[in-house]
Amino acid sequence: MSGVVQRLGLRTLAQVPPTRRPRVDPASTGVGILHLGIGAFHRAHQAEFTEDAIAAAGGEWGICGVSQRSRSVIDALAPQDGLYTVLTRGSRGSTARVVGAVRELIFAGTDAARVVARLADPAVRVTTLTVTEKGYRHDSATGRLRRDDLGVQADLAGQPPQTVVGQLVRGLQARMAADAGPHAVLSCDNLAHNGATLAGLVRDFVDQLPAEERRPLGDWIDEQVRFPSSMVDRIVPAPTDDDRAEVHRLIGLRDDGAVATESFRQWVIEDDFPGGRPAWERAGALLTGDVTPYELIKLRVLNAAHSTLAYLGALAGCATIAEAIARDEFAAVVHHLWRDDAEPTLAVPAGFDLPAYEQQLLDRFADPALRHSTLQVAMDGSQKLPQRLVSTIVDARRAGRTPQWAMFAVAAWMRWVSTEHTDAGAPRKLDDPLAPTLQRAVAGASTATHVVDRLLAVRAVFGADLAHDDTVRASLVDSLQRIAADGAQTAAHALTAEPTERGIA
Ligand code: CS2
Repeated sequence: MSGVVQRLGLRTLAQVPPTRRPRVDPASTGVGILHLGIGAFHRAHQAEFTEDAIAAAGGEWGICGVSQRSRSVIDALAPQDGLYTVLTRGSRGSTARVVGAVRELIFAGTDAARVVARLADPAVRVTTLTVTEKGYRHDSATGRLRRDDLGVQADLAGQPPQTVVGQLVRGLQARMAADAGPHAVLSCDNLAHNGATLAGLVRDFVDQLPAEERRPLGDWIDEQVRFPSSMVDRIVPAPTDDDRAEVHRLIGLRDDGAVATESFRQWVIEDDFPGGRPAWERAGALLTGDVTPYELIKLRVLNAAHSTLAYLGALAGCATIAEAIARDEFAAVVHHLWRDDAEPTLAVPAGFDLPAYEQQLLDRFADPALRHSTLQVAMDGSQKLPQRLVSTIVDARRAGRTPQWAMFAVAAWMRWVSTEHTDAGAPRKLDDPLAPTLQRAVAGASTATHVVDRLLAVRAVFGADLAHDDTVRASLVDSLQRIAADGAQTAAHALTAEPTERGIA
């Protein structure tokens, strides 16, 4: 035996134990989907659902995956012919499954023209997106495309498109010219009304084009293109060397594209695909007329709790979400956040068991096998807070309530943004596309009141109204003072021990 470790790929696939091989024949699956943002989440979620749908009902729905900013995922997957393993961690150990649905790879950084060409291909009838919140280059308070964004400006000037919206518009323009037929663009990111939001951004971009291009393209998009919404759910931590080593043991081959995840997976999709779609319902997805209630539940319950645990946990020195939820004080904050603040703002679909969903979430958060880092979730807070926590606060205030738990969570974010150290004195790094703005805002702020006022004035996060709400300001100042003085855990303890005695009405 030679000591050379063999790598996963079409040539070596026969060496993988049969039950762990793809459920479709990768070599004979044609491309029907363009996917923008082929990170770990897509590989562990939509790609797996799509392979199951093809296995159940057929169809040429292989995926052409596009990496927007980093070559590394292409470098991992291209030598493996697009194959990679999903390692599912469960209470009874891990299972490995090689997925073969990704059939082509493009690095948009150097090959944007190929992305455009794929969108103009009649065989490609669906584009899906997981580009994270910041990939939309929008102002979350107004929902509009950020015209001050340099990437948007370059794309509007006709450079090979580097922004997601630029790629979509240039691709749809080429599709119109090629008369390649109708198309659906399906956002799979954690934004409220993600389909309508994306449709609005595409329209904003088209509106900036010269008149002779704007009119025909706008009309064609209105007639031929749909932007269904969807809610996606699966916890997928950034893959680690341990995950790759475990995959190596399970499939007998080296796999640089492996991803690890939980066994839970959910996908609710608005059923509006004029050019057809994979039979995702055969893979367990819910196809429905209205995704909104599911989106809002997911954002304001799951993601809101995640962000809350991330900031409180990271401040208190918890490396993972599992460590954070194991602290009674933080679990109690999450409990109140759900019951007192988020739930009254939600319209729960008939048959949806919210208490069971929440119980299941607590178990998912507590899963020690996942090692989901608080820093990963804490990243990009300026892009996440609006739909996770601020929207709950705005709705609650309109209804005359004081959502102190959601405000406590926002105060934890404010602490995270305004301190340079965790409670235990470790340096913290602010990883956020608005970091310069946020750091400028809090520079020299000497009191909690200053910090709160300056951050509340960042409209891209808080909109226009909250800064004028004295109850909101007072509650944030009080919480921020407590977190700064006593640390996140003691502050949470005090708040959860005496929630009614704080005198904030
Ligand atoms: C997390 C999400 O990183 C984050 O901000 O809240 O990625 C979360 O794990 C997924 O939405 C779960 O479906």
